Amino acid sequence: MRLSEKLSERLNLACGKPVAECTDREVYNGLLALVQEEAAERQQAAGKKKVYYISAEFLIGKLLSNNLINLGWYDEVRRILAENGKDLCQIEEIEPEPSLGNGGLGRLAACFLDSMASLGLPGDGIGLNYHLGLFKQEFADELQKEVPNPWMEEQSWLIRRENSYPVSFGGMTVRSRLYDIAVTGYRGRTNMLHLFDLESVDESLVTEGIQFDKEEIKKNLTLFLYPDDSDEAGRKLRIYQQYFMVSNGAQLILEECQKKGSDLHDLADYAVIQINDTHPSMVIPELIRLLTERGIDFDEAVEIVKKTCAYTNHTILAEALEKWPISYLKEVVPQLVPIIEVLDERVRRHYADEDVAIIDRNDVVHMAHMDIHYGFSVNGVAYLHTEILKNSELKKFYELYPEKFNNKTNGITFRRWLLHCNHPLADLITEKIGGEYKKDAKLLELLTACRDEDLLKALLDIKQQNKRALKEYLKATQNVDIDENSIYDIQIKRLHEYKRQQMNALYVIHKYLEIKAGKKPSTPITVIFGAKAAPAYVIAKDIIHLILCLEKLVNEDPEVSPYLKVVMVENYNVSKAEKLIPACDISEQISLASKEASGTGNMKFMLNGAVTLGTMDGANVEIAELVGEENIYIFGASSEEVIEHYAKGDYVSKSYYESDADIKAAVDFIVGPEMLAIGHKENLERLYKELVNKDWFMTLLDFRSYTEAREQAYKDYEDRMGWAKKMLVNISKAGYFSSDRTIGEYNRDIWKLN
Ligand code: 26Q
Repeated sequence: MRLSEKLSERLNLACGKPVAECTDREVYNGLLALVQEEAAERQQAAGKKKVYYISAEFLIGKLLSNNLINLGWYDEVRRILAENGKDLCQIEEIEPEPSLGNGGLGRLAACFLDSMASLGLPGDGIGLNYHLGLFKQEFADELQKEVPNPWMEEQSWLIRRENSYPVSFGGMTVRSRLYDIAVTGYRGRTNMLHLFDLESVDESLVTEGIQFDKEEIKKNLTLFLYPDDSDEAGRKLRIYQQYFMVSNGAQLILEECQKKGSDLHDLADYAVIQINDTHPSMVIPELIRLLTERGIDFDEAVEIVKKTCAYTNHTILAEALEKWPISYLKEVVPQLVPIIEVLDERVRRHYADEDVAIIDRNDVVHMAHMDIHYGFSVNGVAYLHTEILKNSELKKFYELYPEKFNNKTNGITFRRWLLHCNHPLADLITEKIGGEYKKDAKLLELLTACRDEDLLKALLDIKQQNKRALKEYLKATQNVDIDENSIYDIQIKRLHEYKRQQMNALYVIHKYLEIKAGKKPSTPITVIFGAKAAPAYVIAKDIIHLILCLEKLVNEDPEVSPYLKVVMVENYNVSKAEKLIPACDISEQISLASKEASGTGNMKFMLNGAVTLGTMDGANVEIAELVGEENIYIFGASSEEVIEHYAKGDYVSKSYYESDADIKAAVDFIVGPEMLAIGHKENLERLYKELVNKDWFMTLLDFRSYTEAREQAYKDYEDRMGWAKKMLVNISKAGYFSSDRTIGEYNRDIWKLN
């Protein structure tokens, strides 16, 4: 029987009636069941050793289409549905997006799961099943409002398992419940994402917005991702969550390895644990505890763990490096404290330097220090990031253990970020160079050989098509009108001062003032933002307020709006990214140099034919090297200059404010009458003062060169064929950023799976 007949038959069966008679919801449920059945057939690749990727976040996005693509079913299913009067795109819309992550780190974990399965590497994810996920963002009164984001449905991708483990906290023991999501690789094997949960969790605990009783651990443990950590109860709940995750993970790992024949002395031959930032770091003392409980002596347990655990660092922002007061740990996880104390003593015995200790003089535990001393590998996530770790942030550790440090430049899965989100582009590439690039992304370079006019025109056509689709989507979802013939200039990422959405907003003001003064851009510009701010991050929320006020001011001004539009996309998430990225002309990657560990959005945009406007930060450095300076717009201070400013403490934002009339005009506008008529004085004034008096992330330092680079990009955009060539170079050089390459390197250098 042909695939299409078989599929058609199975789909009718799964739906319980002919497809043509089903509602979209019934078709969705039928497809879900069918895909799950097939995934269960595709076993994990055999092999003695397995990697366990432990992460507090897995931002997996919707799964239906991706799974259909990876199974090789997508085209057939779309055709069968069309024959029955159904539209797969519409059916996709029914699926809720699991909101199990904040941003880059969680999305990276999801790309890695896809690549491990696609490369046939045995590798499972371990995390938590947050019922309400990260909050859903709503806009009201030009402010961000947070509401719960329930995403689990009666029939879903979660498979309830029998696994259940005891987890003890100071004063109580709970029993977990395991849910799995099958991860089907591209024409590959199936791995598992293990999400632990607690059956006593009670969603009715939530009161106003996303507020809930933080003391009721049994009821709230897996309610939300990263509850607000601005108060002590929130911070302790975070420790409860982390320990629950790692204790379950460690028990599952030991059980699986023993089943495969490990006597635990040889655990490192069966398991490698990749610790995704410091959130799962307690897995180190927890494994030591469990091994000793199972009869292994302490010294040997430490040696076993040292051979099993590897740590990835995703940030150089000091405030994001987790440190816990030992008093918190004594309350939540008292059983780990004596172990951590011994680990610290051993470090202190060897190294006198206080700066490399695990428990500092103030009795605060530095999680990253524990990872570095007691793991066998430490990696950064882009070339520049790893260099900064080695030469400044973690210099003292690098001097102790140079052999542990290595770089693994991040990557993205091309299945989701090209094949799924941009069908026309994927088809065009296939037509030009064949389909092999889907397995071997470096082959995209073959495109450089076909720079004929037809290809360039086809690229521009596809971009136009995607821009039109985004225009329609924004009209339907947010009722905004944008001009499909304008330049789409997009910045989408978590809101953080170091990412400098405020600099982009200052440019919008600058442009608004120019237009008001009669200087009109020759091509209209649409500036699109998408960002969630942490609920307790006051200035980040003020920046959202600024952008929403600008959106109102600019779009409602008939003198300005034909030339400039501002859109802040509500509740930015993976599904929205899939619609925004293929439609982008200019990709804003404007973090203060040295602050963005890597960035991965930058890679997704490049792959979809956007041109980067960015600083020499994170993976932008590698993008610039690959595409060459004529195919990227680089501006701003270098990481060396920035690091020197911090060291000398000699950056004074006010001097830029006072000496540059354009800067002064843009910054003053924040608290000018036009803005105050729309927004809140308190928010706008706070932001104004922050920029003039502090500006920790040096927005005003880079503003002038940012504006110049942006104007140059807009000017170059006018030469459509010239621009299409830049698009082509970006697409053809994107192969390096496939997460298949990244995962290949993790395996070669760290995991060494057979
Ligand atoms: C820490 C302490 C208390 C509360 C929250 C946190 C916390 C939560 C989330 C700290 C960090 C995160 C997330 C970090 C993150 O997403 N980092 C990004 O990782 C990407 C993948 O490597 C990089 O591309 C980005 O550059 C980096 O910002």
